[in-house]
Amino acid sequence: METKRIKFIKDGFIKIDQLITPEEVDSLGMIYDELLQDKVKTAHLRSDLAGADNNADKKVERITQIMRPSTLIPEMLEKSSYKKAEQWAKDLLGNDMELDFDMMINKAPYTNTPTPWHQDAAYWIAMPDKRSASCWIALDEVYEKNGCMWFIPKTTGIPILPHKNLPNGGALYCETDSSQALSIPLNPGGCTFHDGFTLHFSQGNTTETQRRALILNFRPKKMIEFEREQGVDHTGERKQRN
Ligand SMILES: O=C(O)CCC(=O)C(=O)O
Repeated sequence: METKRIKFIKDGFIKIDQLITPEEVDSLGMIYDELLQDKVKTAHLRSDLAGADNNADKKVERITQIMRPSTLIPEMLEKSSYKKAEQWAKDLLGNDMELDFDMMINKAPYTNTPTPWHQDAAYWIAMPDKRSASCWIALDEVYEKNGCMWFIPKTTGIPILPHKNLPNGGALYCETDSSQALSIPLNPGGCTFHDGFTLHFSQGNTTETQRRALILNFRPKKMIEFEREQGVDHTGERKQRN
């Protein structure tokens, strides 16, 4: 554990070969598929990180993001994945770490759309306490060709680089030198943890199956309160902040 903590602080990410059992992968997978298919129930939490397709006849989602799935299926919060990931977050960054939000990101078969290089902190409001850990749990085997995560090990405390939006409400992205980037393949049930300032990316899915990831984000309890006071609840709905 201590080795992982030191590595997380130094590189900005770590890999855990098996966070959860195959049984839990199956049970989360069933919930995941149900939500992916239910476009009505998830409409207010759902978007395509590739950007909306202007062609109304062509409604294939390429990178489906569903924010806060546990607000629709509260039993998710009781799963051992949530409990184990929270314990890891506490071990990595301190006992005041709590779940801020969960999200699903799926890359549909043959959609070949990368998630561009970015830092998660670019999505968030500025917070006095910048500790955060995102646990990216693979529900399928992930590798370069279906969109496993890539990270650039951080050498010093890097600031937030300038980010732009992909057109039509798509993901944020930034320019970076990715020559030192490492890909992290995982078996189902494996995960990575990354810090909010760590640069990351994934290639498009060029395979015939889905690439399902469940992501749990942890930050200090006081910072979650700070966000909520400012109307930030990660539901994806735009709120007037000032
Ligand atoms: O799943 C992906 O392709 C990207 C995930 C991501 O950017 C994140 O978890 O912060």
